[in-house]
Amino acid sequence: MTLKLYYHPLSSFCHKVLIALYENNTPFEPVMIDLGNAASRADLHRLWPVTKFPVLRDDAKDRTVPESSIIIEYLDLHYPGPTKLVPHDTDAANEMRLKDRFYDLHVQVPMQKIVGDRIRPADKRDPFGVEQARAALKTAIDMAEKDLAGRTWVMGDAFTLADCAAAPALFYADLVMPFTSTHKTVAAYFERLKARPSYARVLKEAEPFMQFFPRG
Ligand SMILES: N[C@@H](CCC(=O)N[C@@H](CS)C(=O)NCC(=O)O)C(=O)O
Repeated sequence: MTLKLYYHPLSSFCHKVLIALYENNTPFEPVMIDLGNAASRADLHRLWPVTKFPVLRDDAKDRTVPESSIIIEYLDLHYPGPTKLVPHDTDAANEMRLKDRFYDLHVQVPMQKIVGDRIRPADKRDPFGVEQARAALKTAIDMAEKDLAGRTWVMGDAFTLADCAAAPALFYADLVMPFTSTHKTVAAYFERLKARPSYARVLKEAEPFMQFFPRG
């Protein structure tokens, strides 16, 4: 198989890429990384010394592609399918990239801060940083509530890379700071995401691992 995805089934950024792969039924070999296992960690480190997943390896083109958004752009370019994840129109693509950055940087990053703090040693916790992350996450969800009004997907009628970013960002955001009773528009969009077959499949596959998520 030409494509290999180095990933972990609980990782939100990996979910983002899995959605893109499943949207277009793109064949790939999943390679699960266990960062607690030295050999597995070394496999990822060899490919991308930053040692963060997901990383896509394309043997046919001899390309190693890290970073979830870049991976999805790469798939859209080299392995296109029925769902066009990056709009053809360059202006729409520019707007879509802003929304992708929004869900990564302003939803995922504060969410990761809150979750990451839960698995730190007790004497290394950062309550002030977590408080700041909660405020940032609240601002982002408020913004999404306005932005998603009247839209089926982040960009309107078409499902794009930005929805791949939004789905896991909102899933984990809801676990750390539930929004479904306060933000009805985001909640309805999140329901549509969960009903989308590509994301439903990602969630189903993650289920057995969810017991390891630090619920606080
Ligand atoms: N900007 C990166 C972020 C990747 C990232 O933060 N991955 C997390 C998992 S969701 C990770 O590898 N964490 C392991 C670690 O930091 O040790 C992307 O978009 O792919």
